[in-house]
Amino acid sequence: MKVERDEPVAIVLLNRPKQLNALSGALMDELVAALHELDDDDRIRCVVLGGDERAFAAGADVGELASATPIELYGNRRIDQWDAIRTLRTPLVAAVSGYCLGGGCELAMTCDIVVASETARFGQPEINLGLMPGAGGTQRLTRAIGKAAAMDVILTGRTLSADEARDAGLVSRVVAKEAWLDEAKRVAREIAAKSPVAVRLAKEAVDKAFEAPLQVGVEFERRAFYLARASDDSTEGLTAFLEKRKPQFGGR
Ligand code: CO8
Repeated sequence: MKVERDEPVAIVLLNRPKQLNALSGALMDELVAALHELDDDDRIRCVVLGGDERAFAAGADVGELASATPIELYGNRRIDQWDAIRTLRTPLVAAVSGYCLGGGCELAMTCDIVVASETARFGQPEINLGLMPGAGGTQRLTRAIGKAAAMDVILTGRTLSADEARDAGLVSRVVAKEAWLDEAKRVAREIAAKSPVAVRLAKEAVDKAFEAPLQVGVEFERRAFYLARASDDSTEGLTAFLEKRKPQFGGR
């Protein structure tokens, strides 16, 4: 795995190109540790997570899945690594080029924004292995693209092109194949220039929409709004607007 710091943004790239970035236990351990370290660093305000041009990630490591017993899989808590990524406060932008399958698609869905190259292919092909998604795919894909499309993808194992994924709601931007990483970095820099307090609260509030009934989410949003207004950054943002100048957000 490669971690590059270009403050206030960090870029984390999966680096098992010969295995199409298959997510071995070791790679997931490394990834989660790196993401938590970046999350604890106030100088980093947004993280880009990518693979390489050929693959974001072609899924969990099939060799490891085949050799572990179900009880070992349960005991080594491998799947919990995907959940650990959801607890991060720093926004994550997935930069997806090429294959984004199985656990790879589930990893992209734990990110906050997905930027896709026109070459990207999204899918949950576990059904072809006599399996089913196990790291959130049946839940997050269904919430992202709806029941009919999720059933189609998960039960047939077919993949979605980048345009199909954008039209279905899984991806927010599709870019030319050479721009997959640059566009994600550009989006990350744009987010990193905002108030980090407001960004984190807004991210938490949007996530609530996936987890709570509407009224609970709306109430959460209201409290988060008051909290955002309590920040120095909101005073700076409102004042700068009235004074017709650019705001300087200090993260307080
Ligand atoms: N795991 C391990 N190795 C892989 C994986 C993978 N998921 N995907 C590709 N590779 C390896 C291939 O074995 C091959 O290695 P080698 O050169 O040594 O033979 C190399 O990467 C290149 O792959 P291909 O030669 O197959 O390349 P193609 O361009 O012909 O095909 C595909 C690309 C279509 C992506 C094909 O490789 C493929 O179908 N891969 C498997 C995709 C898949 O089924 N993914 C789902 C895996 S299961 C899963 O993700 C469950 C997650 C649940 C959580 C589990 C927590 C432990």
